[in-house]
Amino acid sequence: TERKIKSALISVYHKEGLGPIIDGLAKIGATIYSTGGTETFIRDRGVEVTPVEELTGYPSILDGRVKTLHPKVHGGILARREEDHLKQLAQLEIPEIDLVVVDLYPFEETVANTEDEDLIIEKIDIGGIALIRAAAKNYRDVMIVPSREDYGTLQDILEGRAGVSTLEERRKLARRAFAVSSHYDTAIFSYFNADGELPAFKRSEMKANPLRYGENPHQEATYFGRLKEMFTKLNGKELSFNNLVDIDAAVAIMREFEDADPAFVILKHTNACGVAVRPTQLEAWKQALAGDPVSAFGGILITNRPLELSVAQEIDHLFYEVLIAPDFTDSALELLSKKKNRVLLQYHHLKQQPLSFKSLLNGVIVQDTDLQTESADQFTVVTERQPTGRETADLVFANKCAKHLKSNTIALVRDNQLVGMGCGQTSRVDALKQAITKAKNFGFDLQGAVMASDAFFPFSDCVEIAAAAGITAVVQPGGSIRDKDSIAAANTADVAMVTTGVRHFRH
Ligand code: 93A
Repeated sequence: TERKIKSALISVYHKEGLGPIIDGLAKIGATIYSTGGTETFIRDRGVEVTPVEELTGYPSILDGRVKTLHPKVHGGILARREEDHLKQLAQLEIPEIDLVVVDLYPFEETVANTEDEDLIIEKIDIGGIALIRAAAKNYRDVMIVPSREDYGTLQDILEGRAGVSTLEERRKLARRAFAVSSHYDTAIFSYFNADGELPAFKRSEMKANPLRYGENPHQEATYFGRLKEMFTKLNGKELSFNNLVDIDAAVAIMREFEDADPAFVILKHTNACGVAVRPTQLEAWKQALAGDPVSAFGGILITNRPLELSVAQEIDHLFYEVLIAPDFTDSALELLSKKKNRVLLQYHHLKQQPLSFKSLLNGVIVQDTDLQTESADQFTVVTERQPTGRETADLVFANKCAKHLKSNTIALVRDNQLVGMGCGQTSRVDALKQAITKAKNFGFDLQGAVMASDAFFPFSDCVEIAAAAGITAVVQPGGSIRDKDSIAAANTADVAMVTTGVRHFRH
């Protein structure tokens, strides 16, 4: 399992520190192959070197983009030192390469120093990475030195043992090689994924954070992830399992209103019980709270604008668990921080992973996250009456709310305010009745309000009940074999109905 270095391919970007390696290789009489700049460096040092072009019979082409990507190079690295492979090498006149020394194009440094994408792209090393991977794969016979940082290891082997390495040493270097190549590719990925659009679930980065307990005190729980990329905690106690679940739901619904006027959402057990969009943050807060002031107790609050002092003064009266905002004015933060337990989170972005996971039946289900949102131009009017402009805006709003409420759900909206909702019901009629009851309890007149349903109406009953309560417009996915019944009921009551074609179950 010991191998002596008889030949080496050297291709390094930074030449510092290479001198002693070259001298060491010369001393043990190794044949050296090398690329452009590295070859010049070696020759200038007075050591004999074969240009890689001489080995491949090809010039370096495309401004150096293709230098070492050739079977005469990779064959000599990847061949097992066994009869069959060695015979092929001999037939094709490919020399064995026992050592590969690479220092990659400085991709990260280039990204740090320029925004010129042309320059950055040129620093994506292809050939160097291929050399590293090939030599590391064949570590049983070949030694890889994947970066300048590993010169010391090589020097010890050259000077201490005249170039003889053990299998264990080569395997350790192979591990280093894959650390270098995976780090390098991660840096390239991060550059291309600067907007965070693609998930970057990297196990090494998924830090395990033990929680005090799970959904209930007798359940153990751990959070794996990178919460700090999304939030900075400015105040408050340790986040609990239920906090995390609710914060996730808060992010999902606020994403729908992020670019709107000032918005506030109040959630309990992942369901929104107050939602309002208003010209001022203070009004948005008051109208969100008015939607269900009882449920708001102990709730999760989220807004899309830096939290203002006037709003902080109002919120301060309420008992809440978590308050999330893109920022806090100094005075608002100072006031709210006086209550040490209340969690204040500053969010940096509201992006969601495109994949969602759920454990069930001793396994896991993975699905695309429901990131689809319908705008008014995706509505199909199916009734005689068209919704008015105000109704249409409220239908879009209500449809967004319904999407984030547990099925079966009904959301009732009037003037960009959630005025009633029923959710988590086993029948849609129950959800509607709950929504109407809540709305009335909190003093809303439903005349002119609109209704959204997460899924289609199997019967005409919901539309009939809604119309009787004063609702004048309805949005639903459509697609029931009895759509006609609901549409007829709407026409009878002069209710406008639109369908979206998109169901938004949430379980
Ligand atoms: O442009 S490349 O991706 N194409 C190649 O075929 C190739 N082979 C080695 N870059 C390539 N290299 C890289 O060139 C090495 O990783 C090293 O960073 C650099 C050394 O070039 P020179 O010896 O000409 O200074």
